[in-house]
Amino acid sequence: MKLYYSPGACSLADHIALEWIGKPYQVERVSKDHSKSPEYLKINPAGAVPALQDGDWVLTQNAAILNFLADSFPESGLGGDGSPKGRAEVNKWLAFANSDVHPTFHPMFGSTAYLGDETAEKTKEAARVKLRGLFQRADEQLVGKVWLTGSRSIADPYLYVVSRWAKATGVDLSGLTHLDRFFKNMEADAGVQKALKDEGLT
Ligand SMILES: N[C@@H](CCC(=O)N[C@@H](CS)C(=O)NCC(=O)O)C(=O)O
Repeated sequence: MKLYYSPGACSLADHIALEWIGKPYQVERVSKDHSKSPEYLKINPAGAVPALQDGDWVLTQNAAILNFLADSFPESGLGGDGSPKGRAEVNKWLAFANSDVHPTFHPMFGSTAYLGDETAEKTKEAARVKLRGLFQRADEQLVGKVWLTGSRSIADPYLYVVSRWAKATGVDLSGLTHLDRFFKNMEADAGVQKALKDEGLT
């Protein structure tokens, strides 16, 4: 399998999951310019990462990729406890990270410039307020838990990635002690450290 990634992007979640799975895989870094090249658009017509290639088959959309990894390597336990409810909990928190938190960062990454807010400061500030509320929910979920759903899953690296973005973009995470503990545990994890190192982030 080969993961197409950009350093620190949402593809870092897949990179960490691949490390946790522990089977051989390859990575290919996709630069901003290359992501819009005809060659890469054949891999992902959205010009985005992640994309996962398995033989001549390519899968895009992060939630699909993470679920595919969990299903391909059930022994990793990354898809939950094996029960339908356990899997649904994992997908609920994966959707939270991928569909609620991730898009709220768009103003910070310049993708709402079409709104005509020249400095984008108002839009960014509104996003920071909304993000504080979302991270508060994750913090509440982590009360008494090491992992989002009780056991390590594909949702955890996604929460870690968006938490990194929050720190980098000035989202107020003060007082979110459970989230802070989760973040520090992730940073201390050998698989997370390997993925960060491979992406040139340490
Ligand atoms: N819905 C897609 C979104 C992927 C996405 O937003 N990727 C970002 C990096 S985190 C990207 O490559 N953006 C570049 C672009 O869209 O031009 C998914 O979940 O995979």
